[in-house]
Amino acid sequence: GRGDIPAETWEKVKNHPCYSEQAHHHYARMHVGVAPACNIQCNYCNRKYDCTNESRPGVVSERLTPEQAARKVMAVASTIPQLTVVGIAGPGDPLANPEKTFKTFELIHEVAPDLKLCLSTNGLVLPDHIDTIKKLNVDHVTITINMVDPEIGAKIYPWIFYRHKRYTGIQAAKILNDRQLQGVEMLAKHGILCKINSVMIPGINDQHLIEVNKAVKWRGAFLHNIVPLISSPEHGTAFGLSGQRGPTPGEMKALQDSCEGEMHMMRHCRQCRADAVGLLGEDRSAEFTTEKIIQMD
Ligand code: CLF
Ligand code: SF4
Repeated sequence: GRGDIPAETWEKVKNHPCYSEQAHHHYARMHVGVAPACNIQCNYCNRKYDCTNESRPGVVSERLTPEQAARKVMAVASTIPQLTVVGIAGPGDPLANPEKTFKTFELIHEVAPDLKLCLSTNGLVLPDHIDTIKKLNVDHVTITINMVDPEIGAKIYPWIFYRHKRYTGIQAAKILNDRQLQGVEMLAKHGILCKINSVMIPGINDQHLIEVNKAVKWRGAFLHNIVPLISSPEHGTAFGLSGQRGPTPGEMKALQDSCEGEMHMMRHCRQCRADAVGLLGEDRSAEFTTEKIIQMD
């Protein structure tokens, strides 16, 4: 229910299928896959598919131009009246492709000003873009934060590429984490709703995610979404190849329960693809393929 959520926040939450458990039965979201590049490497990523920030291995996702993305939004909006949110969540990191990502948001706002804009990022360059995000009326930003301890981070991220330089190991994880937490604080300060996604990796960061939960809560994050590592050799992730397992549903629930009370926990995430369309749990992306969108030219 609405609980203790302030009125202004409730306005942003009530129609968003990810931010409100109730809304996800009634409202749809779509992603437009306009962002191919990434500026970090996660051991669980499979670049052949979508950003595992928000994705399940599936078919190779589309790469749309901003113009094609806007056209796709129009096509989906006229077919699925429950559409309330358009997100950019990959296939790489949206903020590693800032021109494409921001141009897309601009065009969508022109053609469909009522749709809410949503952005999902690893957070490395988020602090550099807060003003633009605010200016473009993006009300919802998700940061994937898997650690607040660089020693743990070094096991998850082999490298980052930051300000024209490659960093590895603990140094890379420290920069990434500083930037992510700074991003959370800046979003809160600007009144942009911030959701944290964390990938639960047994034996690496499982118990540590309780620390992450506390760190993001006091910096002003609104919602925490812990998702299970999807790891298997056939999906080709470094973790999958090393035999790293994902958590069991029981382990997931126990961790979510330990975090509950600190802040709102999201428990209905469907780990969408970067080109997902429809209600959560229903994937209608096949109806709106790049081919079909291009044919609308
Ligand atoms: Fe997309 Fe993410 Fe916005 Fe939702 S998905 S960018 S916040 S509109 Fe939602 Fe999908 Fe889970 Fe993401 S169910 S993977 S949390
Ligand atoms: Fe892959 Fe996303 Fe991590 Fe980049 S941030 S390496 S695209 S999972």
